[in-house]
Amino acid sequence: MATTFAQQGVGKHQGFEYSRTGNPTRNALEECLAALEDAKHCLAFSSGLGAETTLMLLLNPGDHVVYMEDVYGGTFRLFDKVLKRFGLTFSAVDAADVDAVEKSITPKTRMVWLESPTNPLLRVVDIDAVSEVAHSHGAMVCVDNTFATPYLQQPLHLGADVVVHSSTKYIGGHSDVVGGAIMTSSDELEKQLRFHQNAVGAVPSPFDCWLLLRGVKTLALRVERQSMNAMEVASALQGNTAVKRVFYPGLENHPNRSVAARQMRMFGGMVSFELADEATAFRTLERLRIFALAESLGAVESLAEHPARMTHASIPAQERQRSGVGDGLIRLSIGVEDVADLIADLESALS
Ligand code: P1T
Repeated sequence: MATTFAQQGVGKHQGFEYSRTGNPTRNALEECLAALEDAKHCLAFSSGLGAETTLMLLLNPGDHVVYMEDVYGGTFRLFDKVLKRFGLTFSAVDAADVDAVEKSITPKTRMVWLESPTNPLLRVVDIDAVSEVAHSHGAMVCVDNTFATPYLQQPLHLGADVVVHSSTKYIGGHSDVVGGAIMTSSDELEKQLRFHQNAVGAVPSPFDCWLLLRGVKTLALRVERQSMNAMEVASALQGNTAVKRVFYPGLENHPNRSVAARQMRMFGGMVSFELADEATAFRTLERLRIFALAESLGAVESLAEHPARMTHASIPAQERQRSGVGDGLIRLSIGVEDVADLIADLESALS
């Protein structure tokens, strides 16, 4: 928990000076998370958005970013409401369409920002194909791998340059710590990021690092169970007449199922579905008894939420509708409970 470390003489220390710059528990977490993504380096942050902000500060005014149109609402807010003020420009594209990515790249494009599967519509991007296009135009590729987890998908093996996580989610796994991480195998990027991690200061506490190290030990067990549960929940929802549409990359009718099967070990623990309208969605959410109505995801307990009014409320209604996040949409984070109980809870609320 130490914030500072006694030095033997001025400039003579044993590897640690001050805990914003470096801390042994944070080092242990960074080594562990780097190994999970098979990355050479990892840098830990105090939240997913702290990681994202630090990463974006590598860019300069005038630089252009192409990003997947369906991203976490807070990522959109960071780009649209904060970073635009500092002279960065952004284009939202459907990155599941590789040609659309290529068309939106300009001579000023420095970064292509992906999420796969996306939050909340579980769209899947061919990371390999997009990386090839981005690199041919000199842009780096960053993948927010929060939904997939390093257990299901390793973007650095698919051509990405940088991986970002909200470790608040599956990495922590127990809804008790907020954190973020960046992984890369580039020494040059690591050098710049390490400078900015210290200069900007969005660092995690040693206790939070310890909690993450404890939580991540069961990542594989949790994610396997969550993925198996999610597959069954998605199939059950598909058979329910109150449900207009189910979004899950493991379903046969998902448009990018084959890409997901190629780049992911299983299809993950997130499922979204669409009901007739907002009032029906609200009523259903209020009637769930095992699923807690709450933001966030990736923990052992199942959660349900309304993206349009909760996690994605910062996206203007028109943009939300355009990318397909409707008022009848419900997002589920499937936990490790008995799947029959989860399905019964959903069916009872829907009926
Ligand atoms: O909440 P924080 O640790 O700062 O992470 C932000 C973040 C980044 N990327 C993705 C894909 C995310 O889903 C999030 C946070 N998301 C939620 C809180 C949510 O309920 O969707």
